[in-house]
Amino acid sequence: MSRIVVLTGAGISAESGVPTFRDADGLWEGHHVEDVATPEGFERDPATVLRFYDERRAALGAVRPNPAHDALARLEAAVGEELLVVTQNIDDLHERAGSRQVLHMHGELLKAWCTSCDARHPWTGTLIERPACPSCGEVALRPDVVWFGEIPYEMDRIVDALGEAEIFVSIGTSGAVYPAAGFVQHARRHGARAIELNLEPSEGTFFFHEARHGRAGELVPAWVDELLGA
Ligand code: BV8
Ligand code: ZN
Repeated sequence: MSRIVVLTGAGISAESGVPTFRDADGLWEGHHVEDVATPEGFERDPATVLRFYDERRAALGAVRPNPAHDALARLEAAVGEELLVVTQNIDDLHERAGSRQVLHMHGELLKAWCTSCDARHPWTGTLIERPACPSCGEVALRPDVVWFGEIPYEMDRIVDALGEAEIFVSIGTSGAVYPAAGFVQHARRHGARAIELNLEPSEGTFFFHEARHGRAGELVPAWVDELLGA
């Protein structure tokens, strides 16, 4: 029973040094979204797309969870299954901070997906050299991430959790990408209290009962302390 559903976006990893998508030096800098985060872009120029994700996968080694990730892990340690973290991020910082109930609705950088046999493999190396799938041997591996136009993972579980939630908290997301940007409305329709913790008002800020603006590294630990009555 997910009493508390937390949605995270690129902003929660910003203080760990992972670039966000829409800031000035954002991830899409130098790339058009349609070239590196769509199936058509991959079809057109697989090498550019594979290199884009290889670079991001390699960069994960140099970043660490920040106090916002740590606070969510602390909250899970306190309330267990009552907390569900749904993340739009494809990094593994929530897991490295100790969170265990994390749904990666847009996939994971550290996994490769075989489009021939549908197997998913933990992947820390590169894909640019088009390695064979460890299961079927076909040269059909791609990053296990959800591109624009593709269906996000775990939508049934997420919609169920949003329907049960008493509290919905959105952290570090611009509210620009659907269906994640619509979760606040779904949660509110089912009676949840909606809180936004973000550097600045998101595109959906008016859907929230409460919005706190500032850095996640400060706002999230403070909110968790409040919730746990510290
Ligand atoms: C789908 C993985 C159907 C890859 C990503 C027209 C209108 C409406 C919708 C659409 C439309 N045309 C197409 C669509 C659908 C489309 C969409 O929404 N397009 C947008 C651009 C309009 N969506 C899709 O295609 C999705 N699929 O709809 O399928 C469907 C729907 C429902 C059910 C079944 C089927 C798939 C979208 C997934 C794309 N993949 N990522 C990768 O990572 O490379 S999206 C990617 O961009 C991220 O995952 C994330 O979702 C998004 C970026 O958003 P944020 O995470 O919010 O990051 P951003 O930089 O934008 O914002 C950061 C925020 O943090 C800012 O607000 C900033 O102020 C704040 N911040 C910064 N620093 C800090 C901070 N906050 C706190 N502390 C800090 N230190
Ligand atoms: Zn395979």
